[in-house]
Amino acid sequence: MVLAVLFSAMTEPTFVPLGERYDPGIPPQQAADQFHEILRLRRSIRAFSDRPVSREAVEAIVRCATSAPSGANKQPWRFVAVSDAQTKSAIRAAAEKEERELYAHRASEEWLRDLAPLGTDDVKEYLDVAPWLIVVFRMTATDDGGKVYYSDESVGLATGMFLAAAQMAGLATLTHTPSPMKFLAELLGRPKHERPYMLIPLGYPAEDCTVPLHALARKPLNEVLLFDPTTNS
Ligand code: IYR
Repeated sequence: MVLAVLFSAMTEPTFVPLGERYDPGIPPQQAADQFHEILRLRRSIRAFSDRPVSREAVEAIVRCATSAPSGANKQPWRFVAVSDAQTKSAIRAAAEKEERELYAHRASEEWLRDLAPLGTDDVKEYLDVAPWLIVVFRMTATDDGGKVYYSDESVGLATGMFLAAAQMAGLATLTHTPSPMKFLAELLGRPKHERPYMLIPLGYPAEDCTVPLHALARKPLNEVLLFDPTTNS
């Protein structure tokens, strides 16, 4: 009886052949190197041009992001794309209010010291200037009230793929997390089961865009990659 109830809601899996598969036609190391030649040029920028970016470009980039894996394939993300000047300006005002608090009171001495080489402050002009603000929301439940799994990891993966896709598209991004970000849900009229995850300005860099030297350094591979660390060879 109990089993019958348990199984009644189960869907039998259906399997299909793997089918079409991407083959770069060159050895994996070479293909990854080519990808790296593009990815290594990605920078978080804070000076955007107001040069327009088409809605179709946003759609194509978000389509890439949604190819990410997710817990039980629940795809617990929502991308809200804002181009309206008034809405961007409202987001800027609310974000700057939080950032002023952060820089003046909330951030620890150590945090401020870690941020110092980036030269960031509470003025976020790019929130007005970038043609698009993409607000990524993490869903805490499906739209019909069902459970989601590993939503943090899933949305993180989709966001990473968004950044990579924007880079492939020749556009620049910033991963901006004004904290707390609740105001984004309110300003954008999102329901309770959508939590702001990241605010990503998307566009072209300003002509005179500079980036902090500090952010260019990448840890050497031997620091981030260990091969078989428990074997002797
Ligand atoms: N959100 C603030 C502070 C900030 C925090 C981290 I961690 C950064 O890597 C960069 C900035 C701001 O955007 O200025």
